[in-house]
Amino acid sequence: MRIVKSIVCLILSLSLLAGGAAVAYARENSIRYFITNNDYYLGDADCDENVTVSDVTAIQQELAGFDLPVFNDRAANVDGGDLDISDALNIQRYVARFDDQLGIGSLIKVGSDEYESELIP
Ligand SMILES: [Ca+2]
Ligand SMILES: [Ca+2]
Repeated sequence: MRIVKSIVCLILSLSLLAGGAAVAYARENSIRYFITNNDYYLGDADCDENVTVSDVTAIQQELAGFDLPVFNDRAANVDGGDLDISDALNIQRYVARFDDQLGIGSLIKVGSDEYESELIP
């Protein structure tokens, strides 16, 4: 089983180089997946390339200990520090079109050479 997980992890890592295929694969197969070193939109916790109320829900579920298939903790943590309910509230304010001074919805470029993924059993 460990070898299978390692192979899947390797495939997902390589898939990141080709785009969002890894995220799609993780969703289709209910594999818990964190993007740890890839470009992302600030606030896009559920990795669908949009910042919506679904990201607020994803953060709330993550904080409640749900086993989400896809979650980007970097994208979710919009105000720094720890991931907490204030991140969800800030995204809610952004979705409601309140003033945003955190850059929510902005594309965050992490780097082009270092792609890394982590598969959580
Ligand atoms: Ca999203
Ligand atoms: Ca935070």
